[in-house]
Amino acid sequence: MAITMTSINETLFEKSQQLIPGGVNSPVRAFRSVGGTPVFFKKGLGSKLWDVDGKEYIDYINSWGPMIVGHAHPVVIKAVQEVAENSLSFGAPTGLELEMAELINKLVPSMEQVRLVSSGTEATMSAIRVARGFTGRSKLVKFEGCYHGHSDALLVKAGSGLLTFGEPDSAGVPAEVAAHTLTLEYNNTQALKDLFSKMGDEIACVIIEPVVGNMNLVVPHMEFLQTLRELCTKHGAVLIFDEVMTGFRVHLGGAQALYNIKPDMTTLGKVIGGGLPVGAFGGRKDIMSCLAPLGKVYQAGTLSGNPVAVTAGLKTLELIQAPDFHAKLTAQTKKLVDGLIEAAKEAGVIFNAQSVGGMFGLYFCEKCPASFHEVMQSNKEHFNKFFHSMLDSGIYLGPSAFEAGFVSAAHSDADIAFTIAAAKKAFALVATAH
Ligand code: HOZ
Repeated sequence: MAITMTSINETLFEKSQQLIPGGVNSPVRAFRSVGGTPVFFKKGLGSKLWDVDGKEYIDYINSWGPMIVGHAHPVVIKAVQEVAENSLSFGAPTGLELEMAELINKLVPSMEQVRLVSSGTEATMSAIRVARGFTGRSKLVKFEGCYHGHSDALLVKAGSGLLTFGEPDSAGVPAEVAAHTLTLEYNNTQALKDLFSKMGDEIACVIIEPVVGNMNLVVPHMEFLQTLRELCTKHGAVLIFDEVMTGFRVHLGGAQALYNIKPDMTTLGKVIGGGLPVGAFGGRKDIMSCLAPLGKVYQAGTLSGNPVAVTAGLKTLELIQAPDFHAKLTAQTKKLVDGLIEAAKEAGVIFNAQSVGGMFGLYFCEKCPASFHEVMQSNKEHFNKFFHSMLDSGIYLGPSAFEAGFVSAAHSDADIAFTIAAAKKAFALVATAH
């Protein structure tokens, strides 16, 4: 009689589903889009992860961006251990927060003043409140497929998990709240001009992922970003760059440095916490002065500026300022992307890929998409086949055709070569599905 062995992973998922909705604490993790059982992890080091059953993976999620120097970097871990000895939280100011604000201001000079929070969601939600308080206007503009966290006003035509499950709008958001959110197509300059000419003076702010990482990777057209900047300035609307993903990852100074466009406000997360929960929002001093206790816009948080989380972020930001850090990260990510394109070509699979800094996108369609509509042209079944074959080979990619991938400084040439060899096998499987 055949004995079926149940893995620790399967047991954990089975039990988790009894107590945690869907067995996960963030929907994309549930593998619903690609099918199968989510992987439960217990250890990470450098570019590698180990699951609860001891299987090794090369990690291309990197906690969705924060682990830019690799998992369990000794410098980060040591600093966190040391600072933890002094207490985990004060709920009062520390010098570490000032150090972080100074560093953010140095690396992202458009952030003249900064406030620290505990997540990207808090950062975007708070930035919008400040923009509305500053302008006295209500309308907020976002772009289809962009994801800015899960606050009510931003769950309209959103990307990431909502796109993964094919429901770009969330239940539970009152129609009256969503009515203030206007959505436009990404990279559609004409639509932008039309909206501003119709109601530019009612728009409080425009929030954008300057490189989108939440509907797979979508790169902006320069003309689109420049027009956006000009229109916001002309109509007195606050331009918010959501750099939660792109901050310190596509360039040391974020996408705003890469494209040389200065937003009025910026939101940050992920890398600035080095893997612990930190977010930040900031920008022009006249706008940020609207915040309590100086102004009438309220925003607060018990764990905001948490000393342990801020220390992990400070050490990570220290490490990424090493000479050539971003040049190397960019080159390594490009090497991966080029190898994958070549492997797909050899297998005769319709595929494309691209990267910006340490972020990459994989598309099972002819050309790299420039909008939500084009992203939807990617063959989801092919992605799913590819994903599972890669997972079997020990390559951990985002479990959805609509998420970007992330490379860290710990990814070696050997890691990239191993990944491309695994991809050859995966593309050969996809080719049989033609
Ligand atoms: N929203 C994240 C990806 N764009 C996923 C977060 C998570 O599951 O950890």
